[in-house]
Amino acid sequence: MRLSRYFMPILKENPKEAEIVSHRLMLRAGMIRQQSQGIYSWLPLGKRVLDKVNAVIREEQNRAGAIELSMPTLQSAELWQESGRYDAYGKEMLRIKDRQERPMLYGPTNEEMVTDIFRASVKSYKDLPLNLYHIQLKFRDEIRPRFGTMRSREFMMKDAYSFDLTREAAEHSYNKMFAAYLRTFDRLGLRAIPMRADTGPIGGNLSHEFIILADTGESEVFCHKDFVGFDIPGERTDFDSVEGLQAIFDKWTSLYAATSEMHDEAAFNAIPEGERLSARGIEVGHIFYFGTKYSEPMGAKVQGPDGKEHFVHMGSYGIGPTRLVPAIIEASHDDNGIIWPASVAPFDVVVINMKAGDEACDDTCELIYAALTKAGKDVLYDDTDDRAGTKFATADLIGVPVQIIAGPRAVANGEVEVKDRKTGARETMTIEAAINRFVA
Ligand code: 5CA
Repeated sequence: MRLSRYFMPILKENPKEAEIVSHRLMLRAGMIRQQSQGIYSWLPLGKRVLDKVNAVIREEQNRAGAIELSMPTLQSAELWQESGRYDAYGKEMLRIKDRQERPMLYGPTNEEMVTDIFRASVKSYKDLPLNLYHIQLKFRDEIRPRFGTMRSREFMMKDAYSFDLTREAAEHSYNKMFAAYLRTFDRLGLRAIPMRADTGPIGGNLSHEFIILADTGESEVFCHKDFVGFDIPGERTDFDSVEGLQAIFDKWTSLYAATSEMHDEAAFNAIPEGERLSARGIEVGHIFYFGTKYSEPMGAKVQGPDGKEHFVHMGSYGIGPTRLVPAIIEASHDDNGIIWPASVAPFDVVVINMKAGDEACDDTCELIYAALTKAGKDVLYDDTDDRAGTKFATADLIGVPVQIIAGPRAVANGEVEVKDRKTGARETMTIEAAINRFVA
């Protein structure tokens, strides 16, 4: 992508409305724009990051055996009347009428709709276990939308829904998502700690929130320090192994961890003082087991091996991609801007032409741009005629992990400078070596 032809509306000044660093940096880097309260457009740079976050989520959902589909944002009120949640959900639900005066709503979550899909076609235990997910916009008319896309009214959610014959089988499904979440957040460069959580309007009595520690987090959390060093389940994790996944779950729930709603002061105080961690956190995921709460009122049942009909045991599993993007920034930035982990960086590398219009600089940059693009890298080429200082500031602000800097003096020697955004380390090397670093 040539910066001269891209759309990346950088702000020079700090936006006044932004209270936390991630919101400030997302606005300054031209990633998002507020359209009305708590409703955002994702501008091209932001969209790239969001897509990469979703790609990681999708890979790990698929690895754990979940199957992707796509459900609509608008739902009929009838389904919600069946489950009894239409009245119970309250003011957070945006209610709409169509031209026939039929009550509709903008989905805040999809338990009812997915249960409807399930009951229409699954009739036998032989089709279980089943886990269906989508990545879709939701709407919740939050009282206090704030911090940009961290708590917005329209937001994106990856929501998965599992169906099993028995509670034991449903626990295995729960554990699959539990392990998939540990892997997902780790790949996004985050350390997320599963904590016992309140189930709120989703219901059920087994639930974990995945919390990343950050001073600007909205939740108050209490946990054992050792979580910070726990191993993440590897790529070869066998998601079909009941014992293997139970062992991961048991390990990750063996120590105290709870949000303020579930906090047990006495249990926390039983931890030796030096091992306690009391901090603020951002909830990036939330998983629930709620048994037959929806399958019973909505009549979602299958024939079991005993020939009888059984209401299916369900769970639901949410991750907030539009919250994860600012959460990653909260965890990874410095005074100059964002520092993206490679897995979600909008571009792999930015090529900075220090003297656009200079034949040698132009030729060198074009050569590098073409070679890296051909190698399948996402390359941003700053071919603008901005001052060098502006170019450096922009590159640092948008947080691309590697910068290749081509200035007249180095280029005259057949060289460029390669800068690591995170460490700030700069290295001069031949043009060929700079290319090979990515192509090899
Ligand atoms: N049906 C269940 C799981 S699929 C559910 O709705 N869970 S939830 O309410 O906990 O939301 C799941 C995730 O969505 C949260 O962990 C959070 O990451 C994200 N999320 C929820 N509300 C918002 C919001 N207002 N803005 C941004 N992200 C949100």
